[in-house]
Amino acid sequence: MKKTIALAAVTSMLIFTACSKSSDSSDTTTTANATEESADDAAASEDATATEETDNVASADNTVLEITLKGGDDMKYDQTTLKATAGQTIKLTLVHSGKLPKASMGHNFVLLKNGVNETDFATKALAAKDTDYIPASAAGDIIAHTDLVGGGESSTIEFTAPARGAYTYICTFPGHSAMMKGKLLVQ
Ligand SMILES: [Cu+2]
Repeated sequence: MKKTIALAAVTSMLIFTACSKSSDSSDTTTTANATEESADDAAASEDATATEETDNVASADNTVLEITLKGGDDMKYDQTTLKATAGQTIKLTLVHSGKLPKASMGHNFVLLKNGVNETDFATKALAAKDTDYIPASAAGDIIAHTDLVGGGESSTIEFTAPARGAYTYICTFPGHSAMMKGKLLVQ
């Protein structure tokens, strides 16, 4: 029993020493947590809950969501469901994990606005070979898109997650959208 108390005392001393020696962010976090706990003890649970909710919202808005989506020579995306929070910055990298060139097995990621018919859009894209199958006439249908990439290449884009909902993404290389499509679920 005495040993335990002694150990606890030593530990406290160590923590105290560490805190007083440096003022980096991890120590600040520790202090903040301790304060929240004492608030809980003082039966100020409502206030504590409110604080936590505010913190969650703030962190969701500030966090950049990094997504790596792969497409291979098998004409498939490795993920057909992606998730994000409305308003969040999404940094998406499309990686062509295959070996075939862009001309025969090109891939892109095109995120469509709600209500856009993906088949109609893909048909317009067919005629847009000169612009890597991104049809200028339907630019208003697109939330974001990557470049068209071939085997071993990648393309990174940043965009803001749209309002809550389910959004379709496709590859607009001719014949690919039937196989290469998925949903971005925004909450
Ligand atoms: Cu493709």
